[in-house]
Amino acid sequence: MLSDVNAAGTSLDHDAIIIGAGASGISALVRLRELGLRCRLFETGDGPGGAWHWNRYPGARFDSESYSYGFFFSPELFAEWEWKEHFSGQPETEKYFNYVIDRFDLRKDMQFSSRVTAAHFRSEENAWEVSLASGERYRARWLVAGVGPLTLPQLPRIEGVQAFAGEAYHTARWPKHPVSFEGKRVGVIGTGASGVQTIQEVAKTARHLTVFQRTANYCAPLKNGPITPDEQKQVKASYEELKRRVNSSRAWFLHTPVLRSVFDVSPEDRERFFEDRYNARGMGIWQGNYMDLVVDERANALISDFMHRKIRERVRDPAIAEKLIPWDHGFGTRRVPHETNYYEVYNQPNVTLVDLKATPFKRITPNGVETSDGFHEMDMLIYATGFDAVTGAFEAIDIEGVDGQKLKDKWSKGPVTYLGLMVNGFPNFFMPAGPLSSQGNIPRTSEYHAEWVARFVRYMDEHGLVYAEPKLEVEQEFMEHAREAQNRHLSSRVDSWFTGVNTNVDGRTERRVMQYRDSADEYRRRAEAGVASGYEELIKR
Ligand code: NA7
Repeated sequence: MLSDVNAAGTSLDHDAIIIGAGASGISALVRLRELGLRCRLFETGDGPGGAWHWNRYPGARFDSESYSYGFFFSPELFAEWEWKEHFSGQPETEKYFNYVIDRFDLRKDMQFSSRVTAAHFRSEENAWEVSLASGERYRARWLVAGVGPLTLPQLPRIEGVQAFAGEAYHTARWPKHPVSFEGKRVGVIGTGASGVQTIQEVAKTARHLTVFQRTANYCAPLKNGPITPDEQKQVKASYEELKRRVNSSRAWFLHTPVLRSVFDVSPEDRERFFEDRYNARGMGIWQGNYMDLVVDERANALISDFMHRKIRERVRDPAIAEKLIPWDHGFGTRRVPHETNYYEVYNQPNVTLVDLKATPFKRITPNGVETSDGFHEMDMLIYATGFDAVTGAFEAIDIEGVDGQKLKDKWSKGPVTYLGLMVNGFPNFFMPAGPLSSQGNIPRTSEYHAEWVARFVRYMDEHGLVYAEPKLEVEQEFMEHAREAQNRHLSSRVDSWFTGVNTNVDGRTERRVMQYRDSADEYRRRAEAGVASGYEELIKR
């Protein structure tokens, strides 16, 4: 048990306040409670799950293997919970989150339907004052913002977007009540990971589905399926092995790049390997492919060409296939949506693809969508138009550090962090899975962060310290490293949420350093070097 961190005589309400009941917030709560800290977690939604609470659109599911995504902090939990599918759907995942918080009696420290609006550092107390939308205020030594990188939904900037009189939904604000597409003319705007999953489902029952695509993405088969009793046994027996595999992979997934150049193998072997990865379960075609595919244009052209051929094989009408081929970027340089019969949807008579590059939006009217070449009458519109990604959820809170500095101002040209976890000028503040932290499988990254933070808080307590922030030069050095790593990757030359470009958010036309692109190994090496030095990279008192 930690000694009472409030022994200094302050009257703080809690030792730690955590924002967000997604994977990262829950991991932080578990670890900080283990230290004996008095914690309070605030969550906007009325239940746990974060992304899996809000993204309840039809077809929403993991594309990391379920057993690599769930929490690893408890072998007992891993042994008890039976995932039904290799890639769990949203309803089962939401149940899992509820099971976890009940199983570990976390609910008593969680406050739902409680949106945090502001967090101000009070230097006189070395503490954070956190305000909720309700007007309640609480103070705590430590603040952990597990607000997630894909949290704040964005509507498209199209004239009349509020004018539509039919049913309208954003994928990330899908209602809890059932939504039927039967007999309806449905329009889906957006073909990112959420759009692709939605489209596959809506196409099954809609009278007519019109897909509005601005940028085509490379989509690859998910190969989901039920976990058989035999597989279940194997999964249960492989807890340590799974942990070892994800922790030794490049981005905390079960898949990791092959440490060979695609040019080291014969064209026949290369083709066989691509084919094998394409037909295998999960994201191996992207995350488990030759290491140079995402950094070398010539190598990337080979896998991009393979994917082009796959799209042409699967889509009957060659003109539609050409529209579905991403000609403006290479494979794996944007998020790869994983799909089940996505391309085959375009062979159905009830589905139309509108290429917005050729025929852009003009406006939305009460009864449909007008593009440059005509009017599409609609009963329902679905916005799968993504998020103000990576920084949006942080900037939606008025976060103020020392000397009245706002986080939003510090990040006006893009996020600036140390390890994606801490920020100079914002003491005692942690961001599990924050901007520029180790990218990939978020529960794994944030579980590592939760452990890191807990170890650090224990260290602070043991040394009687109450204030910590990264040194400015250390933060600058980390940013240089992150920039250099991002620039090595072809994705740095492409507009997407990976590079912070968003046409629906003001001032976001320039690419930024948004994600940590070096390996999880390199990331941990850096994070652990700090620990080993007695946290020399931090200002502490
Ligand atoms: P994404 O990946 O950001 O996709 C958003 C989609 O919406 C994408 O196809 C966009 O086209 C499209 N979009 C956005 N704004 C517009 C406008 N104004 N007009 C037309 N089309 C538009 O969000 P998702 O929710 O699919 O996925 C986010 C992540 O969540 C995903 O990567 C997973 O990790 C989970 P664009 O590509 O910008 O041309």
